[in-house]
Amino acid sequence: MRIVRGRLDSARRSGGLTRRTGGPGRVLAAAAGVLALTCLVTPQASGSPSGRVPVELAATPGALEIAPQPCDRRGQVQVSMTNTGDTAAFVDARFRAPSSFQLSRQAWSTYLPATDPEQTVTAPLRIAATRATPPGDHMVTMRVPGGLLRIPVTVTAPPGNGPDDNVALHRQAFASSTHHNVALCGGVDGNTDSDDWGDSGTHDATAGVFPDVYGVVLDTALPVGRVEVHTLDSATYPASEMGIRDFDVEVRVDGHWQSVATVRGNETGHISLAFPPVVGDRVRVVVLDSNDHKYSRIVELEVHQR
Ligand SMILES: [Ca+2]
Ligand SMILES: [Ca+2]
Repeated sequence: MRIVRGRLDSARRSGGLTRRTGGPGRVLAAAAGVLALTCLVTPQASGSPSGRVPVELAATPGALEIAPQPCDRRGQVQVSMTNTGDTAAFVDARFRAPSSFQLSRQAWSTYLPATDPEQTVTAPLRIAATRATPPGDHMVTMRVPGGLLRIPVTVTAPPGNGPDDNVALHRQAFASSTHHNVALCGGVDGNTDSDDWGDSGTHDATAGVFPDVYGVVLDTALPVGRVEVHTLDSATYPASEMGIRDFDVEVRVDGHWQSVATVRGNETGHISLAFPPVVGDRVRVVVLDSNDHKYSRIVELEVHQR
């Protein structure tokens, strides 16, 4: 857990962490993992005689560490606003990041009721960094008229493409369809634990209809000689009842999909498939049936050179 303090910016800022902005703008002593500040916001609309309302901005967690890859799911933040005054307001927030970042939203407009106890309104913000992002400390900002919350983002070196690396880790996943209850990137997030299925697994959206495809785009064409497929296999949901049963593994070689492994009648959770290496830039699993004949559940897809 990290304790993070935020900084308050405004045109009238004169320096220091807790300077006022002509009103009760102040950085809150941050609770563990939460970044927060209060500021006087000029809302889009409110009944306030002064035209401004006190609002607390917050981000949880208050700092992130991500790799510069599109499917690194550690870049997820809950941003929030709390009206601490006695006049309801509509407030617009805008998000900014370095040009090599990708944000799931650029703006957020919300109604902030004035209630006792105060009511916090939250929204998800997903932050990703492309491979062009240099390692180091970066900043994503949440700006409202009257305040600015800075969310520190540390970008690590990109994951490797060496012979001992999982070259699918955090790379861009793709699928024929993805159920709304799961995340496309859950199958390449590095977590193979079926007990974390709801957060870290993925499956299709076409119940009872096959084939389903799940795959990953590699950074570049690489030798591919081993694939590890983890399908759902927990005490509650054993692979023999819920896992994928019949599937092919294919590598895209010079633009053409080439089958490298075929599995039929599987009832285990972890299937390790080694084969003579082929050089390709994408790898996919084509599922023909699952043991419940409904969904193609994949907890993790790993790709190795050997
Ligand atoms: Ca996973
Ligand atoms: Ca399906």
